[in-house]
Amino acid sequence: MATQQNERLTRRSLLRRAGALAVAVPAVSALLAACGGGGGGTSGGGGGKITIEMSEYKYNPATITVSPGASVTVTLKNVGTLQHDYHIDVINQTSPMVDPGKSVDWTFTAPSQAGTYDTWCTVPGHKELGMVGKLEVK
Ligand SMILES: [Cu+2]
Repeated sequence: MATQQNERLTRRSLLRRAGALAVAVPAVSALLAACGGGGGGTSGGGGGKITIEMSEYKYNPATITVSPGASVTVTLKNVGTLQHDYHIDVINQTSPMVDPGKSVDWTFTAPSQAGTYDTWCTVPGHKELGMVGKLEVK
């Protein structure tokens, strides 16, 4: 009987220890994320959040940099007065159309091949008016 009781106690304290770990781990990774968030003047890269402002007729920033094969989420923020979108030619993907004053989060998978690829707005005429950009993969 006494052994069984001991066993139960041990298991309970193990469970409690596991619980403490579960709390500690997210705190540590939050700290790590905070540390990694520093420098770099260019947009994009590893885990950083990328926001692209769209207006007539440009992207800001015009060039974004991502890692090969990465799943990338960009926030497309339309600060202009017309609809715009974001087309990446090499992967033949186009974001949803974004209304003026709206933002859309759009996720794509970066090409696995390093390089610099063309992007543009598919609204007729916008590309010709200079609404183009670059996707830099490295
Ligand atoms: Cu446009």
